[in-house]
Amino acid sequence: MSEKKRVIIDTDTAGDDTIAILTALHYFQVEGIMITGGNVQFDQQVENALYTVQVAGKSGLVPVYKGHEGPIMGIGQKEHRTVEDVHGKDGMGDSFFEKAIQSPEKGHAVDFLIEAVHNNPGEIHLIAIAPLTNIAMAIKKDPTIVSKIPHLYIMGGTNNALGNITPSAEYNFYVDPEAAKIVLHSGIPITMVGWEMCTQYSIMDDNDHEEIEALGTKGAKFFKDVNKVVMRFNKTVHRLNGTTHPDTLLAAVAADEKMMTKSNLYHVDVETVGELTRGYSLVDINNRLERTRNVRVCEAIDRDAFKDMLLDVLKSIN
Ligand SMILES: [Ca+2]
Repeated sequence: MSEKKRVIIDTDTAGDDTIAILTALHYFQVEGIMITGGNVQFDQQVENALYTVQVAGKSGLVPVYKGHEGPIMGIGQKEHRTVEDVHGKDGMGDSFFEKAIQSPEKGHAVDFLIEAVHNNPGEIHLIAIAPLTNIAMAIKKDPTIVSKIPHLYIMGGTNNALGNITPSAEYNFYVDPEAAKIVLHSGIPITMVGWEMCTQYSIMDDNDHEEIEALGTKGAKFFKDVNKVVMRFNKTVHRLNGTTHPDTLLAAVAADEKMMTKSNLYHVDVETVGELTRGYSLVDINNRLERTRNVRVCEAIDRDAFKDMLLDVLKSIN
């Protein structure tokens, strides 16, 4: 029996999602991967997840399930905003990798999640690195899963900080704010790592990339390939001097909570109707609304420990 914590990952696999998946595969018993609509074309994301599992040498060992292709308010329509400009046409830095050996499972991600949680009550932690559509729909379909999920780690939102897809919103919350609202108020214990944690603690600059490349492993080469486009994008659009790793940061925090050097329980909500602020995450740090403190918000991270963990993961993949 493995001693590792058991998790299910929900991802819109492109760019940093891949490195987060590699991190999770390294530190957890990953029961399955669910794909939700987000970063790039849906089937490409499925393929990217399958290929990432293959890079980790785990083809056939980790099932990949297709979930909802679009946000709750637009199910059946593929009209949410994808971000090929950030991650490349294939979501993998325009690497156009070969087709993965493994195929996706036949069942729907939401049914997989519900069944896995019921079969293993209190055992399955969730790592959410995408719009929260699948998890919200699972909660709507079967609310009895809520009390059986010990913890949900979310990369999403911001804590009173600049967004990335608009000035007011982070991408995952922006794409499906209705889903984010359902999940945040579900009652599942939540830890949130917002976009501002990513810009403060996860940036890998040119020196870091040289250090990673020097590892000389298959993992290091994969990291370099998938980050090619985002490096250029960040420098020109976000004025950030390096690549950003929000999803990997979240996976790292889930793997080792001590990496979070500061966090607090706050009331967190999401704006669904704002003219300029749809997807904005409200974090009531001064408790002005006097509402339930529903989310543990990560406020500082040990950056050196994060980088060490990232290098350990990439070193291990050969
Ligand atoms: Ca993601």
